[in-house]
Order: sequence, then C-alpha cells, then structure tokens
Amino acid sequence: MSTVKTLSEFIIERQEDFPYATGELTRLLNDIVIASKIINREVNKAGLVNIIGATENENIQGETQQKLDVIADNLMISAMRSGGEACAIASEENDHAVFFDSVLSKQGNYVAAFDPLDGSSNIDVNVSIGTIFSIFRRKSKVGEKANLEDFLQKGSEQVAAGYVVYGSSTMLVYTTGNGVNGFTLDPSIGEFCLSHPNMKIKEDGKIYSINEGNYPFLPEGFQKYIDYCKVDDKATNRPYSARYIGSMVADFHRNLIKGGIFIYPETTKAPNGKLRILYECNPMAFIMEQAGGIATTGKQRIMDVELTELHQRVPCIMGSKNMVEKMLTFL
Ligand code: AHM
Ligand code: MG
Repeated sequence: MSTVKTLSEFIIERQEDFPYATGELTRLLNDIVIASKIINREVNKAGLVNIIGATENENIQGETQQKLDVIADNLMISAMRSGGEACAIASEENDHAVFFDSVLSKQGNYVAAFDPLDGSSNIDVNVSIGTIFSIFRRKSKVGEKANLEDFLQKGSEQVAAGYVVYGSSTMLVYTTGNGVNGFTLDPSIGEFCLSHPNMKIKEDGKIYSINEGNYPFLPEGFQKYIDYCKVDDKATNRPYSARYIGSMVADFHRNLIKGGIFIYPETTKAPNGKLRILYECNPMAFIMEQAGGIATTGKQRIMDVELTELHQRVPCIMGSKNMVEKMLTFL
C-alpha cells in the first residue's frame, strides 16, 4: 500500500516551520480544515437544499433556510470561536470584525480573515467556488480584547494563508511562508491527502483570465494587453487562451497549476477594482509569491499595500512571472 499523508499529519510535521512553534497555529489550521470539510458537505448538497427549500423558506425544524455563503460564514466563525486560538475574525459577510470576548479567546494569539464562499454568483449554477483564509499574529495584547489594528496589517505580515476550491474534487492549498502545498479531499476517508507537494507556477503560461466584458471601462494599458494576448505570434505562444470562471479561487487555482495570469484591475466603475485585499488578494498573493509568481496592484506589490479599512479593495494582477512582467510594460 502506498503511503498517504493526510493534511493533519503534514501540518504537525511542519510545525517547526512556524515562526512560533507552540502548536497554536497548528490547531488553528486544523480548525479551518474541519470547518472547510463541513462547508464542502453543505456545498455538495446545495442543489438538494434548493429543491427542499423551493416551496417555503423554512426547513423542517422551522429554521429559516440560509444562503450557503451565510452558512459557510457561520461555520468558520464557530470553528474559530470554539478553538480559542483566534481572538477575532473578519469576513466578507460581516460589516465589522468580530472580537471574541471569552477568557479563552482573548488568550488567542491570532486573528483570522476569510471569504467563506468566494464566487457566490456561481453557487446556484454548480460552478466551482472556494473559501479563502488569511492568518495574522495579533498586534494587541494577549488577554485583552483584540481591535481593528490587528486586521489592518500588511499582507507581508501574514503567518499563513490558503484556500479551498470546491471543484470536480475538493482541494485545500496553503502556505505558511515555506512553500505551497496542495491536498485533495478523499471523500471515502474524509481526509485531505497530500497530492500537490511544493507547488510552483510556471514562469511562462498561455492563459489570461480577466472579465473582458469590462473592456470599455478598463484603463488603456489593460485594453492594450488584452489586444496583445490575442495576436497570432508563434514565437511568443500567442494567441493565449482566455479562461475566466468568475470565481477567483478557481481561476487562480487553474493558473497556478497550468501557468497564466489573473487580472482584476481598476475600472471606471470601480476605481480600486472589485476584490478585497484582506481576505481575497493578500492570501492569494502570499500563495502566488510562495509558488514563484508575482502579485501586484500594477503599481506596487500587493502584500506591501497599507490597509486603512477592513473591506478595502485593490486592483489585482497575479500569475506567472514573465507574463506579469510583460503585462506591467503596458501600464
Ligand atoms: P464575491 O466574493 O462576491 O463572490 O466576489 C468576488 C468574485 C471573485 O471570485 C471573482 O474573481 C470576481 O468576483 C468576479 O467578478 P466579475 O463578475 O465582476 O468578473
Ligand atoms: Mg469573495
């Protein structure tokens, strides 16, 4: 029998990679893993929930049926709250950060930010969606209630980040700043198993991912880059292939594996782009850089951007090194 390495075994084995090897971050990651398995179960039966919920909006216990992104948000929050390693959370689904006030949680050294279910427009149509998470060490004093400053740290301060993609199989990819590893959920044993060790993105790729419907609203440099991607030129492997799912996690994951560039720039309608830095761009940027790629706003490294607000948006260009460098010459 070949040896299978489960994610829990892997995390424990790698505990010494962590800057503070107390086991606390290990436990926090394990809490996220458990929450993501439950989210996976809910995502898998999403179609059934809709059928059951079609006649009325209450389930058999008289509870109002919640949207899947709210269910995922609640699952992540309760995993964080009961674990005791995180003293606060922030998420796309909550206007404000949630600062835990139990004695146990106030002892927690970490804060977690997440997008519980990214790509929500794809939930109802059976297309891949994902969960994104980002973990920081708190700035506030241990034992006290956390505060907003704990979240307004630059991406370069992240101690761990990852995503789960609910696709044709469910995969969890994460980094703690020592490379990127990917795990595929084996539903028969309910465990994520190491399937993609030490993931690296190719320096060159031929996939570009951008919502081209925004073409008229894009700055000229991006329009010119899109035109460039479509030129027939064998020497540079063009034309590139356009691939855009509309779920950042799925678009990112494909490009990470195959090589490519993902772009969500500023537009005349959204001057800072659409994606949020705290729980969308920074965690993906951490993974992208750890895999050897580049993650930039077009003007600076994403992970160097100063945060002033929880739900701050930022333009986002990330992917294969040579593709991103070429793209930047158009700006
Ligand atoms: P969401 O968090 O509300 O789902 O929005 C984020 C998603 C990303 O997953 C995706 O890259 C982007 O929105 C797609 O936006 P658009 O439809 O404007 O191309
Ligand atoms: Mg999102």
